[in-house]
Amino acid sequence: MVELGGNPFVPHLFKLFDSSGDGSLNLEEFTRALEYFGQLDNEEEQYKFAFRIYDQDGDGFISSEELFNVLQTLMGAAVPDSQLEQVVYNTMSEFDRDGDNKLDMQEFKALLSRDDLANKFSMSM
Ligand SMILES: [Ca+2]
Ligand SMILES: [Ca+2]
Repeated sequence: MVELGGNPFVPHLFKLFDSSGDGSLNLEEFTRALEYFGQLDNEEEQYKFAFRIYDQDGDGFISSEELFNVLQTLMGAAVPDSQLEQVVYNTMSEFDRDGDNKLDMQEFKALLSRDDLANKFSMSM
């Protein structure tokens, strides 16, 4: 079986694969998630996969709202909204290089490549 203990991000990711929305993954959903991860054999694919998770409306940009929504899903009730808003604000100020208040793929990569975030956002299992 897959060891989930070492990566706090992974169990939350599973929520995103919970297509029936019942709060748990059934075997089919779990298998689909694993198959998906199994295909991510290089960094570029992992970036794209992560980007798709955040870019909920699929327009090719991650807006502040989308960033907030995903963080809320990932952190659950553990972190108050006001704190999440601060994280979103800080992230946007630092990584939105062209100032359109959205993260494109390049800006998102810079975010993911930052050393102290590498573990938090790691896609590896
Ligand atoms: Ca979007
Ligand atoms: Ca931007």
